[in-house]
Amino acid sequence: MASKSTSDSNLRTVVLFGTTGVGKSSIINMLPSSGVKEHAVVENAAGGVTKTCSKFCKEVEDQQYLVFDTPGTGETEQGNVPTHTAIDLFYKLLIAQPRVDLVVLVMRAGRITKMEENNYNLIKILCGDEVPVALAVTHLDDEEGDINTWWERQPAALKKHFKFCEHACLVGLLEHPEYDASKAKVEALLTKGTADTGNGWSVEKKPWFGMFLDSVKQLVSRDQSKEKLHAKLGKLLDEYGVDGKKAKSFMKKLANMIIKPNDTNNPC
Ligand SMILES: Nc1nc2c(ncn2[C@@H]2O[C@H](COP(=O)(O)OP(=O)(O)O)[C@@H](O)[C@H]2O)c(=O)[nH]1
Ligand SMILES: [Mg+2]
Repeated sequence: MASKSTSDSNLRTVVLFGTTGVGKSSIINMLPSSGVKEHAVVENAAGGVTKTCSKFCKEVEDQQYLVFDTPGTGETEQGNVPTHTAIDLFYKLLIAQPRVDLVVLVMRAGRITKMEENNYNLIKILCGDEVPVALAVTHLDDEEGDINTWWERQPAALKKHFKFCEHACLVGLLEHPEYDASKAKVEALLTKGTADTGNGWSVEKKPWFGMFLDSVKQLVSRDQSKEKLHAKLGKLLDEYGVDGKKAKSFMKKLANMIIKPNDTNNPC
């Protein structure tokens, strides 16, 4: 759930979220900076990866934006930022903002997996239906035909689950001929996606969510079967006072995301 923000600032807040390597930081770098130009760390051969939430001041058509880059989900326990840590950082970022106007879910074309669905579900669990969610699809460099219709051309079963206020189909590679057009599309995504948000939204603090993630962190570091882990997490949610129906749906939607991705039973 989220409630209307009482923020009197005209500064709009946009948060990017998605799996590691989909192109979140590259999208941030497409947007014109207001003030000092800073670059988001883009993953490279040397292993550059976004490890914390970073804030960037951007400006599009005289509108100022605070745009947040976040660590990606999908990394294992041994990775730079394990998934439960990425979720924890995302949640803390959302609740710390006086207003959130738009969450942009970034996906990579051709690699839409269970993880992308989990990311979408997580945004909905944390923000409720109030905060608008936009889609940015990257890695459309080799797409034949009109890249702008990529999302419309996806199977109905895939699109059924996701409800986006806006979407943009992009190429985030600097040297690619589609790069300039993609920049314009990212700007339009922010402008249109935040056009009707008023003062934005305050994301509700869920007292059980932080404790749940702390417990997950302890549990996943031990070698446990998925069933055992599910049972323990279910019990925890019960102890935290999350009602049965909500806990069940929460477990179904989120637990796969934080269980070790190399677990063979994990559909991610
Ligand atoms: N081919 C291709 N590479 C991209 C595209 N967007 C980003 N990349 C590359 O994908 C890698 C991961 O990008 P990055 O922005 O760091 O992803 P993040 O982990 O989501 O922040 C980098 O090497 C980028 O240069 C794209 O549209 N096409
Ligand atoms: Mg990054």
